[in-house]
Amino acid sequence: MPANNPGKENFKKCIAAKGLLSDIYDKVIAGERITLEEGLALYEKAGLSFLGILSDYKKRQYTGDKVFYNRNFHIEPTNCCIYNCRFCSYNSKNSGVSWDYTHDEMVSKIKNLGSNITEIHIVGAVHPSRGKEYYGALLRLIRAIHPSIHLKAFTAIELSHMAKVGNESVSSVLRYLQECGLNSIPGGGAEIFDEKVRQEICPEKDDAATWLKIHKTAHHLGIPSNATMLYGHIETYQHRISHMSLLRDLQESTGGFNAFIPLKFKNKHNRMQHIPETTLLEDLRNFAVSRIFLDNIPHIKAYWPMMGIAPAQLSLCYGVDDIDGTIHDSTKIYTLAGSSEQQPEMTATQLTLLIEEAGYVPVERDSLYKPITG
Ligand code: V47
Repeated sequence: MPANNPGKENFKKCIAAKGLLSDIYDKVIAGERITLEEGLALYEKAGLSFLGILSDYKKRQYTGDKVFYNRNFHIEPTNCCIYNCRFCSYNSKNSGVSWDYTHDEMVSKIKNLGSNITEIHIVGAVHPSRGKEYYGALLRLIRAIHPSIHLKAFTAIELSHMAKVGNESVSSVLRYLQECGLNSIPGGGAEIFDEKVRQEICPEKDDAATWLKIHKTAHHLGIPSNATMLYGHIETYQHRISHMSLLRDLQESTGGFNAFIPLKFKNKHNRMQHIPETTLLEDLRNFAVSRIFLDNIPHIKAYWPMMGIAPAQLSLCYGVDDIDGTIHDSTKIYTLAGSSEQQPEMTATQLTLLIEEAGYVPVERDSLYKPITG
């Protein structure tokens, strides 16, 4: 050990430099909430090592040395979409492939899932004519085969469209789907909440206020959800912080968000392919700032099929405590957008080993983050 061992004060001087960053360090260590300006300063001024240490500190306050994974299966019922978001590589207009599974086809996909699968994640596209009855019947069919599996299904955008098709409120659609077996809703469709950016990248999609209202409604009905942020395209750091601030405010009133999932923009086969993808360092900064800023959302998830296995493993040192699940090669959103993981499937053993190698303790979880033992 060097003669003058750099203690906490010296560390602050060395790494946090001066002024604002040092104050942010003190606030985070003291468990105080940081402001939007401070969040912005982290993006703009903080070094990666500083962000790593502070976000890992924050992560350990929530989950200690645990990192979660689950055994899940993704189904994407259709890619026929009434919208054509500029970043989307998945819909039939951009991908050159089209599918629209019948109930029977979907049942055959989920019929023989291993008994260890605890969650089915269902997200597709905004199909022109399908309403809540179609999706409700699908949930009932799945529920009949897997009575205790957790059904996490339909983004706020899909739910909004079901309400429009049925000329009813989202609340009544959600109550109906709950009766059919819906347990929680995924975080997709949030993109970036700033309206100008939204107009550029997904002009036809519901606005941010609608997305937030649908999640609020779900939370009031006892349906938990996740939240995403699509980053690394034309948005600024200010837009990212404003996005997270809206989520932080909603979480303050409902407490219904389980996890925040930053989604890195992938630029293959879509109408934004001229935009270069973010670097790994930028992705790590983004995870770290998310963990520090979103002090009331318990989990930060790195979705490995989107970002790749090795980057997802590294993100565990930057505030991430959830690495999603086994997936079973059943998702196309990111394979079509050019992800390095062209056959996204990992075994629980592979997930466990990669968490251990990063220095954390793997914990298999259910969809509400309760550990699964035995
Ligand atoms: O909303 C689409 C994103 C989302 C691209 O809740 C793209 O557990 C990057 O929300 N580059 C859907 N991103 C996926 C999603 C999700 C995934 C995993 C887990 C959970 C969860 C939710 O995918 C869309 C959009 O933001 N997306 N195209 C693209 N080219």
